[in-house]
Amino acid sequence: MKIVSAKVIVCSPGRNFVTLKLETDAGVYGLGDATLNGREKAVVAYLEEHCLPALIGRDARNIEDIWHYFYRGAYWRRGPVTMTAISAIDMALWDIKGKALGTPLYNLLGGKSRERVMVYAHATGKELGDAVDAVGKARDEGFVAIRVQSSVPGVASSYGVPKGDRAYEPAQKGVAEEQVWETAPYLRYLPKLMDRVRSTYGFDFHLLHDVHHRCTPSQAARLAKAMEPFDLFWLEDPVAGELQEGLRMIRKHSTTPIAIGEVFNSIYDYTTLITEQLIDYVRMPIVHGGGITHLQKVAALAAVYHVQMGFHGATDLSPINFAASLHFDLAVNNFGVQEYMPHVDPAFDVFKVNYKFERGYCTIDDKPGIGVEIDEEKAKKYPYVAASLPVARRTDGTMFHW
Ligand code: KDG
Ligand code: MG
Repeated sequence: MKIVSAKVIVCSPGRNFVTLKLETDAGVYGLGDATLNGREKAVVAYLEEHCLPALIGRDARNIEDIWHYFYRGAYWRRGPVTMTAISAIDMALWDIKGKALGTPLYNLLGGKSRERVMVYAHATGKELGDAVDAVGKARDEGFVAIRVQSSVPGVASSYGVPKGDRAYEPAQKGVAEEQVWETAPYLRYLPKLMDRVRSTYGFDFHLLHDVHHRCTPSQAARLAKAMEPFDLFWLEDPVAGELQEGLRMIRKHSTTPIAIGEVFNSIYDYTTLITEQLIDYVRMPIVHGGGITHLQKVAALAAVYHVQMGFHGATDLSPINFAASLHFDLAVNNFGVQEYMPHVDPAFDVFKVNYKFERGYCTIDDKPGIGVEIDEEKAKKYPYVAASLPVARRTDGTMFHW
């Protein structure tokens, strides 16, 4: 089954998405997500200039070999751009395999380990009361796992809080917006927020929070310890991802579960963290972490150490990635939770999806392959819009982690 054509489709139905379409001489085609928020065109160029010419003529059935061709075959390997490109190729190949065999992806990954996938909602507020109310709303919608974020009093801009009444979308048109952040007031504020959430609604639901890389190791250790009375499902990205040693300090002081790695892109980012049992959840998504082929290896390593999967699932990952994640979540034994941030309506004008949300869980139907389709004509109605993620500075102007 030879790959006869490969094209990259860039569209912006509400936000930018990059999609790879591979066609075979058997008439079967596959789709893969190649979206890297704010760096979309870099992945497009890497695919078009360096990967796709070498893909034409290869046997689409040999997914493992093709993966290694693009990973080992690139002397300059790893990194988000390269790994996102490989992920897109890999997803499209698994989609082709499923379609060719007439079976959904989860069957190729070992079949269902569960019938539905627990997802967590985003509950966000411009102030403490709003955030607490947002948790109540998510509970009313049936969510059993809820991430809470809110603005921090006295801090100009906080991660995860939308502007106006729009849905949260951090990438903004043009060059990066400069935001102002300070960690000390946040450290004082977060326990108050969590205390209000737990004293209002009790403990019979999973509560999560994303620090978004904004603590030093000792601040993170203090925060994780302060979170213990609130029984978090996880504290996400307490330190910047590249500072792996920072996780040791957190572990010395607290048993609050830690999730990390939405910015990681290879198993080598995780080997120390998993084998030294410094984390509880893997966040690296299929779209940035080398695709299904590579994530299977990460999940297998994680399983040995009782670490669970908790895929990143923000709106800047396309519906193709979300569907692929649900297949994976259904299949692996060591599944923890899946992030769920619904896309805005125009995205569903372009992408026809096969999953649905119901009372705290997502299910996926049994269409072959990944099962999401793209309407290429509709995609043309939504041309690419250059956009960037914000950057953060401290109040004195020092550049900081966003
Ligand atoms: O593009 C950046 C977003 O994907 C990220 O900020 C979202 O941290 C995030 C999350 O946990 O969803
Ligand atoms: Mg995050």
